[in-house]
Order: sequence, then structure tokens, then C-alpha cells
Amino acid sequence: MHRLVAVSNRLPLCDNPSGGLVVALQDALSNSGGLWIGFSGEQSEDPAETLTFHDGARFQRASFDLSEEDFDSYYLGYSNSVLWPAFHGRADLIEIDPVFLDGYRRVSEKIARMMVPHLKEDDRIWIQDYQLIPLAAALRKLGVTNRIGFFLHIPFPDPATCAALPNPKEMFEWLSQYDLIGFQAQRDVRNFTESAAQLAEIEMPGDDVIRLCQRETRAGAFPIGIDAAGFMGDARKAREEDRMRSLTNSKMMIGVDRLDYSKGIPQRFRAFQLLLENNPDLTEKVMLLQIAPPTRESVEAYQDIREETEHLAGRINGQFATVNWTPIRFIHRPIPRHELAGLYRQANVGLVTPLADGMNLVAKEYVAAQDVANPGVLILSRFAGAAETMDEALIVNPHDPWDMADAMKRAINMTSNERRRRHSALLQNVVESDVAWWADNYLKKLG
Ligand code: GDG
Repeated sequence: MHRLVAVSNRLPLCDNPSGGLVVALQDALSNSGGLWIGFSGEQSEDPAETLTFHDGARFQRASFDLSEEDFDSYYLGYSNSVLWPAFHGRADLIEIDPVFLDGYRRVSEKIARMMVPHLKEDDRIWIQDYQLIPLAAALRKLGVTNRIGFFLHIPFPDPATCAALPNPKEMFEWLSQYDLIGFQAQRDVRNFTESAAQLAEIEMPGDDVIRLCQRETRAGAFPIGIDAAGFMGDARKAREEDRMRSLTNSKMMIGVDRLDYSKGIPQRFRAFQLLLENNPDLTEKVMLLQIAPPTRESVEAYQDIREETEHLAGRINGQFATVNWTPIRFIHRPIPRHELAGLYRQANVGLVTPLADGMNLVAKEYVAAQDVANPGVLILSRFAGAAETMDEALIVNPHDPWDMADAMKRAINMTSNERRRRHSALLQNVVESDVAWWADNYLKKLG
């Protein structure tokens, strides 16, 4: 068996880490005596170019520190002020700065230098996500010939948006150095091949084999799943006292998103506003619980979305609230996973309405957490990768508040037969295509 070496931006460092990727990689890493490499989260002045090994997991873990300059240019800069907006179709938010691109290249080169002394000839290397796209190219430059795979957790942009990057051709050259390029959805594979055809060089001799920038590689869709069994267990165990108590007479809709402009939270709030405006009988009968822990707060676009969302929630509450009822409850901090599972289960409607999203795990978690005898209804954006496999949800256009308000009304009034029918099909998919299935599928193909 080949040892698996996984590399991601952040290394999960606590001894009992939960979270999808950890669950996904845990078995493959433990069974192969594997190694997981990632950033420690620590910034120091002039960090040594060596990996620090950590005990406490069923596989080896090794971290590296970054200087403030590297972190700012690689992570806040190129990764989250260029690639994240571009890959989510927001070319208007891209901040191009040559310092960012230098830092982005430099960090992959540093990681490659730190990795090489620890690699074995027949290791399989699996690199995760947009922060590390140049890593295979950097490893190849140092003579690494192992099979190297890449998985992109976020969408791949269409040719016009891809052309807004400062270095589209280089992006495809970096990608060409992988042996398998995994995407979340067929939509991404299409965007990738169309963008490569327009902006670089690609031939497609057949099946999933491609020649990209003169190197043979493969690309395909590998939709990520969740730890379905774990989530179902958490939701069943959710204690009464973890649930919201003030809700006995009203229906509850829930949204759970990192506070990010790609998640469509203001659009969701506006649709809710429209629902209340057009249905006065829903006064005191329905509320929206939005959990939105902040991320990347030093990037300006994230400060803007926070302000916009808070302002909008305040305005809508001011417009409709009564002494007994606040229509939107907006929680701007993370809440523990077991509480989240209980709230999903309690919510009559799950609102997953991103403007662009690689997959969206919340859609799958909401389905897994439901009581099969009395399940809630999932409202899902057509722009989430999840929409390709979850068509029994109410699929909406998140740019259209009328469409979303209609879906909210339909969900609130849906008969229990229809809810059960839709939920059972969705649940089957979430359970069968869970995160272990995803990792297994990908690694078989890479191997
Ligand atoms: C990227 C891609 C792709 C959120 N708030 C709390 C909390 N969460 C958890 C959710 C879920 C996760 O965070 C968010 O996952 P998503 O998939 O929705 O979105 P991204 O963070 O943007 O992830 C995405 C994913 O990678 C995997 O490939 O699906 O498209 O953008 O698990 O439950 N968890 C807790 N408290 C919170 O307040 N405990």
C-alpha cells in the first residue's frame, strides 16, 4: 500500500479534530501510515524552513510556520483577495498586486523544500485547495516524480472570469503538473476545460484524459460529502436544552454560513423581507435564524459584507418586529457542532442560497440532521455544487428574491407526505455519497 501524504493550508492540530476533511482523510492516512502537512497558524519573524512533527493523532502530522509577510501576501492576498473572488465569479472584487502573486509562489516553493526530505519514492501526494495550486509544480522542479493529486474545494470560473486573473496561463501550467485534478461538480470540469482551451492549451483525446500545457493528466468531478453517520448521531442526541425554547408557535428557517459574500446572505434576508411584506398572516409565525461566524476579517470585502448584513437584519427587524417576535436572529459567532445539529433538526426549513459555492456542506448536514418521520425542507441555490446531486430540494435562483420568497412559502406550507418523499431521496444520496466514499473514490482514481 502506498503511503498517503496530504497537504492543506491549515493542519488540524487539536487532538480530537472533527470536520469533514479530517474525517475523510483520517482512515486513508491511518491505514497507510500517512502524513498530513499544513500551516500551524503561527506567524513568526523568520521561521525556520523545517517541518515540526506532532503526536496525538492516528497518523503523522507536520506543520510549518509562516512569516507575517508570507501570510499576508499568500493567504490574505493572492488566495483570498484574488483567487477566492475570481473563482466565485466576483472579478469586481479582485485586488491585483504583484506582491501577492510573488508571496503565493514563494510559499508553495518553501513548502516543497520542506517536504522533499520527508518523501518516499512511492508516496501518493494529495494537495487540497486553491491556496496551494503551485505546489506540484514546485515539487516537480525539485525532482519529485510521485503521483500527485489536487482537489479544488471551490468552483472553477468560466473563461471570462478566469481571464481576469493576473496570470491565467501560469495557472494552467501549475495545474498541468498534477496527475489528477479533482473538482466538486461537472460544472467546474466544463469551466476548466473551456477556460484552458481559451487561455492555455488543452487537448482531450478521450474519457477523462487530457493533455494540458503539453503534459498528460486527468480531470473529473468528485462531489465531496459529509460524515453522514456522525452528523445523524449528533442530531439524534441533541438535547432539548440545546434547542431554542421560544419557538413553540412559530416556524423556523435556518441559515448557517461563514460570513462570506459568496454565501448570498443579504439576498436571503431580502427574500425573507419580501415574504413578510406579501404575507402579513406570517407575522409572529415564522423566524429566520442566521448563524454566520466571521472569517478573513482583515480583508476589506469581508468587513463590507458584515456591515451590509448587520444593517439589513436591523432594518428588517425594525420594520416587522413585534414585542413578542424578532423575525431575524443573527448570530455572528461560531456555535458548537452538537448545538448546530440540534438546531438543524429543529428548523422547518434549511436555507442554503449561495451565489456561488463549490459544494456546500450545510445542505448535506441539514438533510442528515432531520427526523425522518417529520423532516424539514431544504431550499437550495442552483449555484451550489450540491444542486447537481440534490434535485429533490426546492432549487432557487438566489439573485431572484421573488423566486426565493415563493420557495420559502411553499416550504413552510408543504404537506408532510411531500416533505418525507423529498427528504428520503435526499438522505439516501447524502448517506451513500459520504465523505469516506469521496476520499476513496478520488484516491482509487489517483492510484
Ligand atoms: C469550502 C467550499 C465546500 C459553519 N458555521 C459553524 C459551523 N460551520 C460549518 C458547517 C460546515 C462548514 O462550516 C462550512 O462548509 P461549507 O461547505 O458550507 O462552506 P466553506 O467553508 O466555504 O467550504 C464549499 C467545502 O469547502 C468542502 O469541500 O463544500 O463549497 O467553499 O460544515 O457546519 N460549524 C460549527 N459552528 C458554526 O457556527 N460547529
